[in-house]
Amino acid sequence: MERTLVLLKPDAVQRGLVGTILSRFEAKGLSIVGLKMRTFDRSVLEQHYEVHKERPFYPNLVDFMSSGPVVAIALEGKDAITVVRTLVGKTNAREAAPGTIRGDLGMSFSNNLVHASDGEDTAKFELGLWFADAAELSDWTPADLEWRYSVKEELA
Ligand code: FUP
Repeated sequence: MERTLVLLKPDAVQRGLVGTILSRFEAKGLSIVGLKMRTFDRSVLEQHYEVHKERPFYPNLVDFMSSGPVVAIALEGKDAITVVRTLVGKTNAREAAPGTIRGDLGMSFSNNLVHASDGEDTAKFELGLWFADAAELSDWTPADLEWRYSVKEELA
């Protein structure tokens, strides 16, 4: 099992799409192991987007992400990082494929509804940043786990 960090950005909250987006992750078969909503300090966003620090869009990005409530979610599942990135779609929502969250629900490059960790190291760093207190993450096993994954398929 793998864990990944998802952020529902201020545009997702303002547009009333939190439930819609969350339900798509749940319907896929990913488990929510952490969930919280608040307007986060710039310092968290600055650390989160540290990799983009020298890019021209960085100040606007930090302004946008700290402008209102964000929903931080930790998701768990097999290959969760890749599965979630595929569900989310291309960065520019206008180019994102139909069927993806950005492709179905967005029209913007910067207001693209969702952030998702893009690799193992990033997921580890971002989960530690957004869920620094391990008590905010729940270890639990879905009752239907054996129906979400086929043991036979995994052993094939
Ligand atoms: P993604 O991994 O798809 O979330 O995208 P990136 O990490 O490359 O970029 C982070 C965010 O910066 C994007 F969601 C949108 C924003 N961005 C811009 O506004 N302009 C750019 O040229 C690149 C990214």
